[in-house]
Amino acid sequence: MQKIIEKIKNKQRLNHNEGLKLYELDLFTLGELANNIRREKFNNKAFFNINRHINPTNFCKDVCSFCAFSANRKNPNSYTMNQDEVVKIAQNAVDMGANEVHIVSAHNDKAGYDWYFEIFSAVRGQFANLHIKALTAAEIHFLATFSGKNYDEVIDDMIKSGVDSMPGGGAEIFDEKIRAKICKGKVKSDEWLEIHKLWHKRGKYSNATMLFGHIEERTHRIDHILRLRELQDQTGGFNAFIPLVYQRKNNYLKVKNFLSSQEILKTYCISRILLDNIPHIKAYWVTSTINLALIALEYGADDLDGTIGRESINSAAGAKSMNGMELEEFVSLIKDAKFQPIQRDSLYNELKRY
Ligand code: V47
Repeated sequence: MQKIIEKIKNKQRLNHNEGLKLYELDLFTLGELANNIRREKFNNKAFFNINRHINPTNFCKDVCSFCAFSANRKNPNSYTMNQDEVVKIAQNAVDMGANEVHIVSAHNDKAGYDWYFEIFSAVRGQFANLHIKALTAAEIHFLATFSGKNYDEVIDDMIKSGVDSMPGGGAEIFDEKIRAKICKGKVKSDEWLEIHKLWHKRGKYSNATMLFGHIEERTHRIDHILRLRELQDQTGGFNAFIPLVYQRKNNYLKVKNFLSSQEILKTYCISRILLDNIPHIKAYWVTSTINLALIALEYGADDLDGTIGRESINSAAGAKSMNGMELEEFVSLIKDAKFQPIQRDSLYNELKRY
């Protein structure tokens, strides 16, 4: 273990086995190693943005066993918004000071291909400067399969309709054996990575998530993180890595043991240590809880996502995030945790220091 610690201190890259071994370290030693890297990069800054999550439809042709958002067997209340409804929400967000909308939908084969892009065009038409972060690689794969277009053609349509960056959703866990159990039929791991690669080739940025704390093992998390590191070496297009803690309610996945806070914090630390080429580690307060997200700022994370306005995907599965977070409360919680709140834009340009 001492050799691995020395390698970290000397900024040498760790391999799979070394990354896995880090879980055996006690939390405080691991935390100090990750915190040193985080402080060297960002000192005591804690980034967030004023954003609004919009989920225009929950009707989904796929059934992921961890998902409580999609309207299918367990959730008969399906909805599909029209452009005006989405523009109205975006207007409300802009009025509240948001500079980003994060638009993610289910895989709706009834709404049709054009419905997705007409929504982006409508938002772009009204708000020239609002950053549109939209379409996960899972949605892009669905739209390509559904329409017969290839990924590049779908990306052309994204750019034409005003999408600025891609969110990191749909990555789940890259190991295909685990994927077969939790999201069979959805985008495969190689396809997820290929789509992000094509997007980065256009000079665009995206994020990457990892859903953990369900039926995966530690080794699968390390594999996931290292596959992202490999792609990032080629493209440099990922802004942030976001470990998403599995939420347990209203879904089909039978999980016996839920993660301890210690295991969650260790995963943030290991992400920070292994991902020497992805700038930001996001503690998405929605899935970690705000309390643990604030602690995670001392365990490798430097970003908390944002105020989000309204959240449907994880709140459907039990997260306390339905109504987002008030800006004043967010800022004061970050200050109380002794970090400096930095309001950023979607590409991490600093907008305001509190
Ligand atoms: O892809 C679904 C996850 C993701 C559950 O890019 C669940 O900045 C936990 O990707 N428990 C969507 N997670 C959210 C997402 C995201 C969030 C914040 C910021 C960004 C970004 C991206 O939510 C899905 C899936 O992996 N999810 N169900 C659940 N039960």
